[in-house]
Amino acid sequence: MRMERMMEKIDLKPVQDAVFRELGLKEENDGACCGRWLAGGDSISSVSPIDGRPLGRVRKAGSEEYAAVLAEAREAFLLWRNVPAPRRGEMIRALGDELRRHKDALGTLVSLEMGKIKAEGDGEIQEMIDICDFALGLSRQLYGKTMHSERPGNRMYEQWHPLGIVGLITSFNFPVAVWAWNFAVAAVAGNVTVWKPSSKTPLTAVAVTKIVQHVLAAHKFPGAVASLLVGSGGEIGERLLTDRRVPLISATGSTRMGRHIGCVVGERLGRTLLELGGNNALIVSEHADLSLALQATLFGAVGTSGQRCTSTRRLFVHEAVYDRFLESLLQVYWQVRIGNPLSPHTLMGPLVDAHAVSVMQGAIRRLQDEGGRVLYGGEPLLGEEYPGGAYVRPCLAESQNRFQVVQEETFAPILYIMKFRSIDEAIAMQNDVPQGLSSSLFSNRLQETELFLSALGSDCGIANINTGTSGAEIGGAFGGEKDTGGGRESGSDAWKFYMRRQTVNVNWGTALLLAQGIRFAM
Ligand code: UN1
Repeated sequence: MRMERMMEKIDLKPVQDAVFRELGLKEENDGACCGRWLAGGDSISSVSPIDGRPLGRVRKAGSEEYAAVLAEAREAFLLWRNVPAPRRGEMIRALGDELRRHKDALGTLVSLEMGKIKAEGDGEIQEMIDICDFALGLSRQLYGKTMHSERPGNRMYEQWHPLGIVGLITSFNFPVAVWAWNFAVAAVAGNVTVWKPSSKTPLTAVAVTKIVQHVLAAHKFPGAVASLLVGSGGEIGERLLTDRRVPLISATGSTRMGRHIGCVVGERLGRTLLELGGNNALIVSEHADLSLALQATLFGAVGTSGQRCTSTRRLFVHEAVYDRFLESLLQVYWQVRIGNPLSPHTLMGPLVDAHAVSVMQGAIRRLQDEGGRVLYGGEPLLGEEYPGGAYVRPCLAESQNRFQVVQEETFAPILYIMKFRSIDEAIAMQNDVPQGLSSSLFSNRLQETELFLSALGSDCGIANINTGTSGAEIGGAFGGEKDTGGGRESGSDAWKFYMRRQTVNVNWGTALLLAQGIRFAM
């Protein structure tokens, strides 16, 4: 008997009712907020992928709400930029405390609305809490450098100022954490944000906006420091992209979407911070601890049902350990418990919706057409145990790196497996895709691990040794190269992207001395 047959039936209604009550959600919710909530027009129905039933509705912002929110955001910025950064940090600390209080309910709501398992839903809220702690510290560390001037009597230094209104476009797979690691850093830096969440997960966005509104009000700060615009990409998203009052657009999503955003915002010479597709590889050397590599592969490929931008999509295994590793992998895949993400026994919940299932099926067909071979799974799971049409069995497939489908990111649990003979060959294959987000090598051999981390090694924004491709901590700068978009957000010095750098010269001497020793006098 497969383990997935042990799936528990959980009555979602009482769980949903308790979460809605705690988070102040109703059957019908306003989707625009700038301190006050604005009614908006037609609503989006948010459907749970757990059973395909509607959870509630959110009214979409139209052009009137857009105009009101942007005007208030501008006003809020004029005030917020003048609040000392450590005081802005206090507000973020209070936000972190509120998130701690509601962690369980929010984690459950994330599971209900997008389908990731409860442990990962809670993990997502933990990432929000962690970035609040980080941003609180950061609020006292927005350091600028002091330079030694070539001119006597000249003080030269740089300082950092806020940009203004930051537009946040986020995706369904981390429906609230992406907002948090942008908002917390942008806000302590003195910016205000306007958030357009994914239309697949509007309820989590409304719930989190209610929390941040409560915190802002308690501190007597304007609610438009953290505005919300639920709406369609074609309408609200496009308006944000072309709006000159929005100097920075930070967007998470597909490479296709990012290319469009880059062009439109680039046209007006605005700034973009892009977190786009990944096509992350995990390399298992013959010098690897295979048990570690196995655990990391499973979490990377099956975790979040393969719907992280950091998910492990390609697996390169050295020929000497290939058969052994594959056999163990098949065994653990066989035991993956698929089902209701709220059950503590479940390892893999549904995909976000039935459309994602058909995209996955299409990718598997293309793989087979190109000559790939499915070793395990890939099929949709049907029947009354799997209501709603979004459950699949994760797929293992023998592939070639050059296959077109392997070169693309399919947001689903498909793991393409390939054999290699030398570490140079593995690194070359891992880099030979358009994307460059995350990468890992499992090896206990120094020469290999250092090669992987050298300039000759991984070309990705994240390079890991003996730990998997997904599950990055917020303390590091997060993002990737090439088609992944080049953006960096969350930790390290990613805050600099949310600020404008100003180089300052103060002449405290009595003469006007020119740089480069130029004499320019009558
Ligand atoms: C994403 O999938 O969009 O590294 C972000 C991770 C998470 C972030 C994923 N901390 O897997």
